[in-house]
Amino acid sequence: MQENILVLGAGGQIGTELVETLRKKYSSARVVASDIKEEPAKTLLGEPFEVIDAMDRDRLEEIVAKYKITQVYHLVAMLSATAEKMPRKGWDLNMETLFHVLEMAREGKINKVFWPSSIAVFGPDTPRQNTPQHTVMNPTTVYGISKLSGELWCAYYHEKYGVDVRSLRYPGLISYKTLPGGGTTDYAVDIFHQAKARGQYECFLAEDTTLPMMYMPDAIKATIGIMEAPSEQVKIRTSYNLAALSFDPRTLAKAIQEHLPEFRINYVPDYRQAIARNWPGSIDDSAARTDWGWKPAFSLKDMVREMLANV
Ligand code: AKB
Repeated sequence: MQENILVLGAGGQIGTELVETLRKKYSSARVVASDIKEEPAKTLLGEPFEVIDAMDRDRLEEIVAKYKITQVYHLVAMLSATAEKMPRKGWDLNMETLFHVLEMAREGKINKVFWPSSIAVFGPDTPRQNTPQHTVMNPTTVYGISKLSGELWCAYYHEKYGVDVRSLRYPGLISYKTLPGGGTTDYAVDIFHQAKARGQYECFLAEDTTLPMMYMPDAIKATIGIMEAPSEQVKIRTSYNLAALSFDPRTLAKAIQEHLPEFRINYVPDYRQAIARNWPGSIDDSAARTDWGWKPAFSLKDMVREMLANV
């Protein structure tokens, strides 16, 4: 069957690289990029491009019908740090847009859905090291609550209505093509830009705050990997743990200093420290490895070398 793909929130950090990869894999005409704003996403991504506010179900239906869309990658979200500042708006955006897509799949208007979850689904009661797939969750942020609720709704739509929805719990994602927006793990991208531009960085997390992270090409590989896996291999329909790297700001700064010996970092933790403190330090992703063959490729050294060469 010929797939026609719609990427919602395509102008964001994951979307820009996902659209590029999907267009290389399928033909460009079959991958429709969309974002709430026309620019800069349209210039960055090219055609086909449509402006979609994912809160607007009618507009979504119109574009799905126009391009005979079969798969939707739903990448619209308010991330952890921003959602703490506007909790109700964050909840509404994260949940309402998911329901639109799940309902369209239930009604048979699309066949397959990708929806991103996050390490934010875990909380202070969760084991911090090698966090298991199935464990105590109890998230404390609005973003984490919305992601955990979303995971449960995905599993519900799968069980009850046979909706083919697939999901990954992304760690912090590191990329040079587009900046992240409003997350707690954003420091791990900002640091490269500041290291190159100014030779120094003021970090909003404490030096020993270890968090799970991943270089974007691995995240894109995992995303397309789970979407292309045979349905019976996708055994977990809440969301899969996914891991590659784990480091703290001090370790990342040292890795950057190997290339830029003059680079200096200082630490001024802000409200995001309280969010990070409740998240895992490392993740057990053995279920993803066993069920559909996930394996990351990039080490910390590889990632740092590529980031410094490209930011
Ligand atoms: C954030 O920091 O909010 C995100 C995430 C871990 O989901 N990068």
